[in-house]
Amino acid sequence: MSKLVIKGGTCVTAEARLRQDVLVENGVIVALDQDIQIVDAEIIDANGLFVLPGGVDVHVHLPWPKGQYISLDDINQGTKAAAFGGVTTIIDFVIPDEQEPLAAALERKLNEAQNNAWVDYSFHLNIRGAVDKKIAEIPEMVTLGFPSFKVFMAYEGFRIEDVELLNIMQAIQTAGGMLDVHAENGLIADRITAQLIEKGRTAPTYYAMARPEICETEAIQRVLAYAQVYGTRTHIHHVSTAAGAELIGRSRQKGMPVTGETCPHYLLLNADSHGGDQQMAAFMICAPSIKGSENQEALWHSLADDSLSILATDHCPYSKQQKLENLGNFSTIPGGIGGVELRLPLIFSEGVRKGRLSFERFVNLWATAPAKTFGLYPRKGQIAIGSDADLVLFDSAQNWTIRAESLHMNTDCLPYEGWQIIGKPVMTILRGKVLVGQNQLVCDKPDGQLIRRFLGAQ
Ligand code: DUC
Ligand code: ZN
Ligand code: ZN
Repeated sequence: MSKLVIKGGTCVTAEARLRQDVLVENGVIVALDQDIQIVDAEIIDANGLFVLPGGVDVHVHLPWPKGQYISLDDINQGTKAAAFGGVTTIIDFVIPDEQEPLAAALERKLNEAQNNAWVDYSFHLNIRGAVDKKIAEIPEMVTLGFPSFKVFMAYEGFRIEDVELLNIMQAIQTAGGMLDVHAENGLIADRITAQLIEKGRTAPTYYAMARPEICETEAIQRVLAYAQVYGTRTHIHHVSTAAGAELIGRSRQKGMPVTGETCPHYLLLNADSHGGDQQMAAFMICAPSIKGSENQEALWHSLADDSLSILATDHCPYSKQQKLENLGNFSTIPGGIGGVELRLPLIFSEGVRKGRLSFERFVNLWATAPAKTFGLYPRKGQIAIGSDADLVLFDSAQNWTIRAESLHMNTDCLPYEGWQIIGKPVMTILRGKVLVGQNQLVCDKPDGQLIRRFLGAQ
């Protein structure tokens, strides 16, 4: 039996922070106490460090296959970067071809991931194209442990009709699953984009104008209205507006089974962060667009007051070359930003240290709430007896500078390049095994497991 004690650290959970040792046997936490003494155990010295639950990132693209550019992290590279960022479970997406059954696309993705992921993983299943056929597969997918279904309200080729959305919601509700949504009004976005291009307003700095706030808020309002028809559990990905977060918060207050997430780039950047620099504007292109600065503080508040309950990344890295190849036309620049490795240090440094979030609230947003919402809890997302020993040791005093070249995400164009950060994950433990330590990958081969997810009663 393998035994491990993490000694002398301060454990931070969603509820409290406490000096205690963690005893792990065969990958599972079996005791939490002040001073655990076990003769035959491996000891990890965590004095002076915080011990957090390993991160759960419910929104990563490994990769995102839309358009002429494919994002650059595959399941191997993306989960490696996740491990360096203290993330121990990710949820990626199965994106079937339009006519392809969900089961076939899932099989493809499962084959890709087997023996190839450094952290534990699961998938949301995208529904598009031949929607009726895919709806028929929903009950089986839920039974197999894939209960979340993603739809896009924007993007030609991905966007579904409202009648299809309602049919999907009804089927999901009957099957005991949940819907997750890219909530942007694609008609508005495509129309404004076409008009800007026609007028010659093609530079990357115009991108924000092409996806104004109404694009997101209209879509969120609509999907929240539809969610009431069948009472479908609904999760809104990557909320970028204060108004969108408020709509979600109000629905939650009324007791609707609705959750919302935002991502570091919407908190840390605003539509003017490029300062007129076209290259930086290209690096910042993502959908939903990054909005005006008045949204930033409001989004922090939404995380603090539980209007938004999840912090994810929408990890989707591209290279400088991909981003800059068509610099003269924003509509052809691939949308996405790398983030899976930076969620913890960025949000600790800018959020916890600056008093916008308590450390406990951060842990909830980082691991506990995402695990609960997506059917990973209590196995994942907490430091508790019986849970997987997925842990990250965090040095809250380490001062460092973000340089894409010293990180592990496959990108050379982070909008945070050169930022001074305080706080760094220094060790990542997956099911009781050290995965990353002293800035090195310690495991010799990928050992991430598929986690089948089952949603609790509503
Ligand atoms: N938004 C992005 O910016 N990239 C990937 C997918 C998405 O919804
Ligand atoms: Zn999206
Ligand atoms: Zn996404």
